Amino acid sequence: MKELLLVFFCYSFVLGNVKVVVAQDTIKTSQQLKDGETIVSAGGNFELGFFSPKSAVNRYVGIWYKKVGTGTVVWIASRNNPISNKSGVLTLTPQGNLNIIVNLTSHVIWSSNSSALGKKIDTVAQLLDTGNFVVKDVKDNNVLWQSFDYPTDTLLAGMKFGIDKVTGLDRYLTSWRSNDDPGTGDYTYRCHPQGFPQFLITDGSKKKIYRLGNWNGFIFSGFPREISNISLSFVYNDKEVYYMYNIVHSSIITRLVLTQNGVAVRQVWAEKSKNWADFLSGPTDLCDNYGKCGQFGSCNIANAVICECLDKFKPKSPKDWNAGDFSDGCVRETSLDCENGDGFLKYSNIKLPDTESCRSNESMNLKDCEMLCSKNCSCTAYTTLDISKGSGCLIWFDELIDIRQAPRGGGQDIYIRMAASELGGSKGKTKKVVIIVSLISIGALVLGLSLIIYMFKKKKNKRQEGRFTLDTEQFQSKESQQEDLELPLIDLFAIEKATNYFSVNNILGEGGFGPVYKGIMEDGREIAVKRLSKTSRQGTNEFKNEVVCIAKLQHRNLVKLLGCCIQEEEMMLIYEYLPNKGLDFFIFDEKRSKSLDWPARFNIINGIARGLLYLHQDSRLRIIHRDLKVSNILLDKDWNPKISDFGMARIFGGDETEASTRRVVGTYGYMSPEYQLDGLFSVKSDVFSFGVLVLEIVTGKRNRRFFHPDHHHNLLGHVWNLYKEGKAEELVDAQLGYSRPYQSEILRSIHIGLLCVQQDPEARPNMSYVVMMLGSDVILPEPTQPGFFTERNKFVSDDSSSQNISNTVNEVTVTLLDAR
Ligand SMILES: *[C@@H]1O[C@H](CO)[C@@H](O)[C@H](O)[C@H]1NC(C)=O
Ligand SMILES: *[C@@H]1O[C@H](CO)[C@@H](O)[C@H](O)[C@H]1NC(C)=O
Ligand SMILES: *[C@@H]1O[C@H](CO)[C@@H](O)[C@H](O)[C@H]1NC(C)=O
Ligand SMILES: *[C@@H]1O[C@H](CO)[C@@H](O)[C@H](O)[C@H]1NC(C)=O
Ligand SMILES: *[C@@H]1O[C@H](CO)[C@@H](O)[C@H](O)[C@H]1NC(C)=O
Ligand SMILES: CC(=O)N[C@H]1CO[C@H](CO)[C@@H](O)[C@@H]1O
Repeated sequence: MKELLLVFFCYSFVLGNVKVVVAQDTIKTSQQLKDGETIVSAGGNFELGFFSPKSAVNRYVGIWYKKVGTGTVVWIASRNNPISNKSGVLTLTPQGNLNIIVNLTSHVIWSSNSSALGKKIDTVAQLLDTGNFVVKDVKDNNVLWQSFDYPTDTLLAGMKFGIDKVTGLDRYLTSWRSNDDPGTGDYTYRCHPQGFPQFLITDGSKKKIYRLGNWNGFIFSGFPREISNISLSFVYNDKEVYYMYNIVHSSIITRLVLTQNGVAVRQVWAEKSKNWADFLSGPTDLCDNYGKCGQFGSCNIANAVICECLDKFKPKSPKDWNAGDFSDGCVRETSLDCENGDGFLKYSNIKLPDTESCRSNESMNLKDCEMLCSKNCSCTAYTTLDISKGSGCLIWFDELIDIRQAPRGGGQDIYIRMAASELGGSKGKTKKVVIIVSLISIGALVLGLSLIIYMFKKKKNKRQEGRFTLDTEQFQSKESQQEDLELPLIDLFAIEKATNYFSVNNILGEGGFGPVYKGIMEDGREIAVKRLSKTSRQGTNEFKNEVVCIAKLQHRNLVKLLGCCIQEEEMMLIYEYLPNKGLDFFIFDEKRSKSLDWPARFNIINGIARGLLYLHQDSRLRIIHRDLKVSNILLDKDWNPKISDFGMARIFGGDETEASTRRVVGTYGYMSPEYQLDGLFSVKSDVFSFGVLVLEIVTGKRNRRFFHPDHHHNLLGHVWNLYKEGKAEELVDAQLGYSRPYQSEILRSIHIGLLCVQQDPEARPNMSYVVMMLGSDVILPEPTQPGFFTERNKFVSDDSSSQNISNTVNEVTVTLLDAR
């Protein structure tokens, strides 16, 4: 028998007396694996031992890739019980238990509990080349316990993902808490066996976030077929229900991981770039947000307005629906009348709806299926269960939800119950149906008109119980957009208590129009309170502006407004609290910028881009932020960026693409030339500011007050010169110097930054193109000269050209009156 190999890290070869031993992949009874020692699977694919994630000191027992992936961890034994020092030991007890103990005392930190048999048998623990760590009976090779049954956040090839109905074992993925903490996080990706089994990602409150469509014998409905060299299988019988993937040719290395943000990502190892490439992910786009378009709504990512009602259905709450809130979904245009014989209408190329209410039968054909469904008045829809065999029956007993037009051909047909009158076309009924339909549309027109008149009459400032309604007309005269905004009204007393009566100790900073306080509500929620200073008249407008702009916006990269408070001369906005301060706090500080490595910075750049894209075109309003800058980017606990401060933002009406103003507000260094000089603003002026942001994030330097001994250019000019000379890599923040593997991503970001700050607004890309360029390998156009690349400009020569400048703050929003 081989001895347990002790793999000392660097110094193993310095010890002259270490024998050359073949890598050991087993731990035998009563052997110990100390912290610092590892075992390696026979083919060298995986390694097991103690490790610390990233910058943490805590020690965990885990399995990681050995050949590739620079130690990417795939499994952890004791994710919620770390050891704070290196005195941990992994042992295999004579009963067949794997135990982690500390400092050789008998205190057990974690146990595999694999000695269910209770008697002493000869066991061995072995790390297999699949990444599975098994405890088995030496005599008959029976597996007593295996790590594949207790996944953490990673699904490897050959792992069963689902439920063993006999033993009750439920194998599912749970996200890490953070990069430094592999403890059980908020997100779970799990098989839900109710109805017809499906796989769902849920968040901390068990809310459904994403649904992988049901298995249809060929693929998961609506999801494109996976990579060609991976085979998928789905097993569903009395004993078990699970999904598993296997690698067909051992040519690729791949894993499925549930990220800390609740996204399931299929990664493939790219040998060339020595990196994990994200191949597919779910959720992929807005249409993947669970139930985005409500009941009987269908999501189509290719449309300008992504939600639409299925044919023969109409919005349940037209007002909300038109305002971009699709959650109420759709209702039938004609009610069902089961007694008088409903029929079914076919809808094609969709991702099948949530199957929680479903029943299935493998042996029926589609005709029997229709019969079965039509006999039961509560059956709402049916379809073929297994499209690879063209057989089986799947029927729904509830409202249909989470439907999308399937991209890339992953969709299928479904037959939805419909009132007989809606089924045109057959048995010479056509004429009648057309007449009914036109009568209905005239009726709808009349109804619509009276609704408009009604709403017009109702349209008055109102203050309801617990709600604050704001008539935007008073201060949106140019946009002339009449809109009622409803925002939770939070009681002054609750805020006073939360902020310790606006204690100076709670001040987080100075916002656009007054101080910002941290508070803790009675329910434990952390909030940030923006308080309008009583003397600020200008602030009143900004306050209202901010409410109007942000009240109905919801995006993970925008700071979230929770409510407001208007009481006793106080005006306050209440936001979610973000613990990590502004990006400027980190990026421009030599020490703190170390905590932002390149992947973190790239994530921030991407997040800002997505947030801005949402403002410019994905929300139902078109919003120009006008004051995008590093200090207006806040970071949440996972370092995701959130755009804040909408005090200067402007809403654009329908076709409006550019506007001009005599009151130029913004921040030097971020304002585009056409805006600062001529007062012209458009989405392209935001794109300019975004470009400046990108270059500042990459270089760790401010655009404004950039100093270089050789020239008087600002950062843009400096970057432009080096870029032209082909020396762009010299720009990279010294703190990122080690980030060799990311070189191409960094250079690409610089390139995109330069495209955004081009002098000519027309030449700058729009944000959807920016997001695409950041996320793919498309060839980038050559940038032309940036705007404002020398600091010596008559308008920027001196801060004192405007009011309210404080010397202690580096970047303040300024107002240039009569800029033209
Ligand atoms: C190591 O940490 C564990 C808990 O993580 C503790 O029980 C043990 O006493 C520590 N040992 C030493 C030597 O500090
Ligand atoms: C082993 O059993 C103990 C006691 O029942 C339990 O607390 C622990 O969570 C179990 N360990 C695992 C890995 O299931
Ligand atoms: C998949 O397998 C085929 C051989 O069937 C091979 O030519 C191809 O390169 C493989 N694809 C990947 C991504 O490894
Ligand atoms: C499925 O349908 C067939 C034929 O109608 C029937 O004999 C069988 O009992 C059904 N199976 C289940 C599980 O309901
Ligand atoms: C219709 O189906 C539902 C759900 O399976 C069931 O509870 C109900 O009894 C059925 N009704 C009839 C009339 O078969
Ligand atoms: C029983 C045992 O090994 N105890 C050790 C625990 O760790 C301390 C500090 O490393 C040692 O001094 C003890 O000998």
